[in-house]
Amino acid sequence: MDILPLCLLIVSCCLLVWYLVERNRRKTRPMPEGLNTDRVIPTEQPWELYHNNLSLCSKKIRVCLAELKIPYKAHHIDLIETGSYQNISREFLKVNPAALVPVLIHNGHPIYESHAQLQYAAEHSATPAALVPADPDKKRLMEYWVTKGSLIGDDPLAALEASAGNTIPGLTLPLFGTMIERIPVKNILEGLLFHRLKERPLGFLLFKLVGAQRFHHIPPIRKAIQQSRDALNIHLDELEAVLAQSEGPWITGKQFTLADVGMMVIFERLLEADWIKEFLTERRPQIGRYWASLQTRPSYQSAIAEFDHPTISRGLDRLQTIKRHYPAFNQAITADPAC
Ligand SMILES: N[C@@H](CCC(=O)N[C@@H](CS)C(=O)NCC(=O)O)C(=O)O
Repeated sequence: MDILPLCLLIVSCCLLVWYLVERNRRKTRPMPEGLNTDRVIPTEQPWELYHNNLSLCSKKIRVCLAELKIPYKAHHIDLIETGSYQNISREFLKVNPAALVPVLIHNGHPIYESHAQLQYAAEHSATPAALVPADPDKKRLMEYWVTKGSLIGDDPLAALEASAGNTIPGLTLPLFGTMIERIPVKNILEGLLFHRLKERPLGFLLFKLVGAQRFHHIPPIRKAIQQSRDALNIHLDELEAVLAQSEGPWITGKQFTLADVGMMVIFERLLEADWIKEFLTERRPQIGRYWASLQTRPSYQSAIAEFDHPTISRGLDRLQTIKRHYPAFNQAITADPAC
């Protein structure tokens, strides 16, 4: 046998063995939401948080912890859009086999799903009434808007009508497209090999190959953006009506609650992904005032503004440049789904 085919065969076998061993070490699976007392994570402090600066759900629990004045040890976990797939590393999979952030740890046990983390942190803080109204009607209203602000399920596009939070991944696609420009392809390939939800790394690879200024030509991407935008318009019209009836300045009235935590991070994402002017029009004066009030909370400064990441600001700059130079890009993402 020639030496070259033999070498190729040996290298291929080694790569296959490496892949199988590594895949076995990086097993991923969905995790039950809420507190998992059967899992123990080594910790140094009563409260610890695995999070990412950009991630919407991470922002939400950071704001909640800041509002409740709960001190915690933070572990920043990179996601592909901020550099690499640290969320599918062997170390992080021991913390969350679902490979998702945020993960809140209390006394060594993880709490999965950010909406469950909000409720848990509020209940276990020194001031359980701080972010939850005592009045049952107001509490119900709060819970309704906490659900509205949640990111539900692995495929957000499947439940756009159920939650304003689910519209956010689709609306963030243009920003993801620019953020991914500087991320090496090899980092994305790691996701294709080991990510539980393969469509996510596949989407990023597509953005990378097609280029941020052209990816709106891909019909499913254009459709996802447009449908997310249309669904969010409906959620915001509902919010406008609720705020008009509330005694303000918050959703349930004078008390800032978990519902406002969820909405703060949604508006923040609209700002950082360059959508804010599209949604905060004169047609929604209540929301305009509401967003201004949200930005005055000390938690907005300490849990959001201070957690900028260079890839986010660079991505936004690049997105705005693309919109200036390629008007067709802007038209495509703001046109009707049928177009
Ligand atoms: N429903 C989950 C959603 C968690 C989620 O999708 N997290 C995103 C960041 S916001 C993530 O970890 N993405 C990493 C990836 O898909 O690779 C929650 O509310 O915690």
